[in-house]
Formats: sequence, C-alpha cells, structure tokens
Amino acid sequence: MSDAPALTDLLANAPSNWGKWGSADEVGALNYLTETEVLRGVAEIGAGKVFTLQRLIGDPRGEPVWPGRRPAEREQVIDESAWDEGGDGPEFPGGLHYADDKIEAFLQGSTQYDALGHVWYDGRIWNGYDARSTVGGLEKASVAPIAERGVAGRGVLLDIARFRGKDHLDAGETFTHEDLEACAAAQGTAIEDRDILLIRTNHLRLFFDQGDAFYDGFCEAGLVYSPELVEWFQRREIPNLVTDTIANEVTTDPDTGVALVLHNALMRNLGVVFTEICDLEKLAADCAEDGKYTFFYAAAPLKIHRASGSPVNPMAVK
Ligand code: UVW
Repeated sequence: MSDAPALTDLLANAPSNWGKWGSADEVGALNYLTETEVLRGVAEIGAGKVFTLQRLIGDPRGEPVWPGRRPAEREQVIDESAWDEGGDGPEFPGGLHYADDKIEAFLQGSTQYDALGHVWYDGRIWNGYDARSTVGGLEKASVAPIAERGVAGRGVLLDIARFRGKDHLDAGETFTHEDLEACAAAQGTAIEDRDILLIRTNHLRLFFDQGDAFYDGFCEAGLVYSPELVEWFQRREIPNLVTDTIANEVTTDPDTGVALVLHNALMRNLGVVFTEICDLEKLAADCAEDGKYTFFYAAAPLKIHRASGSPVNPMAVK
C-alpha cells in the first residue's frame, strides 16, 4: 500500500470553480471561450498556414498509450479482394466496388479530449456531480457537451524542450507555471488570460526510441503540482491544456508520490479541459522558424453519448 497522501487531503483547500457557471454546467473553463475570445484567436491568422495536431491512428511504428489501454485496431471489412474470382462481393448496377473498415478503440487511446468527468476523488466529479453518475457511462460531464460547443480560441505554443535546449524532456522531468512564463518570455510571446496552452515536451520521442522499455518505471515528463500553479491556472482563466504527452503532467508527483494530481486539481476542480497525445512537432518547427508562437486553435471532439473522452484532430492556423 502506498503511503502517498489521499487527494482529499492534498487538495483539501485547493481552488475550485464548481458552481461558477451554474449547477448544470458540464464544460467548465471552456466557458471562458466567449465569442470575443474566438475572435482574439482568429486575429492571429495572417499567413494561412494550417497544422493538424493528431497522431496517426495505426502508426506502423506503434502508438503511445496509458498503461492498460491499447491502440486502436483497424479491421478491413471489404476491399477489392471481395470481387476476386470466387469472391462474394455484392453486385451493383454499373459495377460499383468499395472499401469499408472498422476500428475497435479506447476513446483515450490516441490524440484525445478528456471529458471533465474522466477523473475524480472523494466521490465527486466536476461541478460536484456524484461519481455514481459515471456508472455505465457518464451521465454528467461527458465529452458530448464539449463536442457540442467545440473549442476555438487563441492558442500559444510553449516549447519547453527547446527552451531547455533539449531534443526532448526525460522521464520524470518536471516544469512549473514559472517555467511556462519564462519559456514564453524567451520566445518573445505573451501568455494572455484565456489562452489555450499548447506545451511541447517531445517526451514521446522516447517511446519511439525505446519501444516497450518506455513503460519500465513509467513516469512521463510534465507539469508538476503546486498550489501556486493551480492558482495560476485559475487566475489566468486557462480553458484548455494541450500537450504532446499521454497525461499532460508528470505521472507521479515527486514530492508526495500521488499520481495525476493535476488531473484532479485542474480538471476536476477548476474545469480545465485536457487534450493529450498531440503531435506538436511540425507546428513547433514552424514557430521556431518564423518566431510566431500564437495562432488560432480549433478542435471538435466527436459527439459520443456518455463517453469519458473522444479522439480528435485539433488544428492550429497561423
Ligand atoms: C488517465 O487519466 C488515467 O489517463 P489520461 O492521461 O488519458 O487522462
């Protein structure tokens, strides 16, 4: 049994946004993304450059996932072989042939939006809903309301790996909100209130280099919990945290040994929406080249009833 403190105790006096947008709210800090904020994002478009941020589902090199999940499995249902000699392909007037396929996928098995009801402690999910409402699928704070409203605003890339002069962050390597501010200053970028934060660590380079050994003593690089960091996210009214790691934060807090503290302090308590396992490499290379780290960000996860997450292909437009 771990002697790590319970999240209930660790976060006993932590900031909360429960009730801020009413007792029926299911999209949390995305409420900050008003029409004004969308137009603030649109104003960043100047060059017409488009970047898609999803990782390839079915990547022949393998796909990084949280331990216990599997990458999506795609199965071909019908293709040209159905019309080979002796095949049973359906005949259509005019000679139509076609391909169909299907996937079996963890909804959090690739680039994804987490629903606000994805994690909890103390029997309560986002906004105070009873955790029993997750049984059999999320009745409250599922990904569907996020998908319904969509996410659009001003995005800022914070290239922590580049800021640290590294190709990638190493296992267990941490950074804070002060590092984010310092990184932005070094890039010549101002983080504005209500910005969507995209953080590049290139940590998953290690997955592609190491294969299964990546999971030995699994501890991703990432943001690390402190009360000040949580207050910073609340004060800056950050709606959406987007990263290129599996969990958006250091897996295990080095001070307390608690797992995924920020999932709870930011997602459950503040309603900050998490987007994970993005591929930020092409966007980051372009930002380094033109010196512009801000853009219009837009993402629409899939509308899946009662789901705790959804695959997504976010876009950044400069
Ligand atoms: C867990 O919270 C377990 O996973 P994810 O990183 O997908 O949010």
